[in-house]
Amino acid sequence: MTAQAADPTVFERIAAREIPATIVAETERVIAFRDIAPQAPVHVVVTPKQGRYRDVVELAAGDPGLLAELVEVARGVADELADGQFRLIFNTGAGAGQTVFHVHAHVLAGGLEERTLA
Ligand code: DGP
Repeated sequence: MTAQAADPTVFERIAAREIPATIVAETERVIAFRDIAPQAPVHVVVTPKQGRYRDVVELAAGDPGLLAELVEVARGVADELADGQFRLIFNTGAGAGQTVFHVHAHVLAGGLEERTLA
């Protein structure tokens, strides 16, 4: 099933301004907003405004240009809100912690020096 055929996800509803969020960056196709449950001093979700991609694997196969745009927005967010150094995390699949099945990246920055990947 595609995201377009299903009910819109919470992120598509944020992009449509149906649900409020603290938006920190935006392009024609991509939006970035503060995560509601931050895991780091800077924790921003970057996601396409529309589309049918559930996760980064589908996005990379279906629209690599949009994936590149998403990464570029993430870089800009990290430049603006941190020191340009950041983690970019794509949870992929429920077993990996994905809860919103509309592709998105987590930009995490600040206070991560002591943390390992685990
Ligand atoms: P994931 O677990 O990778 O699917 O990430 C989903 C993230 O989305 C999670 O960190 C919490 C965040 N989130 C869920 N609902 C909302 C919301 O309504 N507003 C905002 N700003 N973030 C949300």
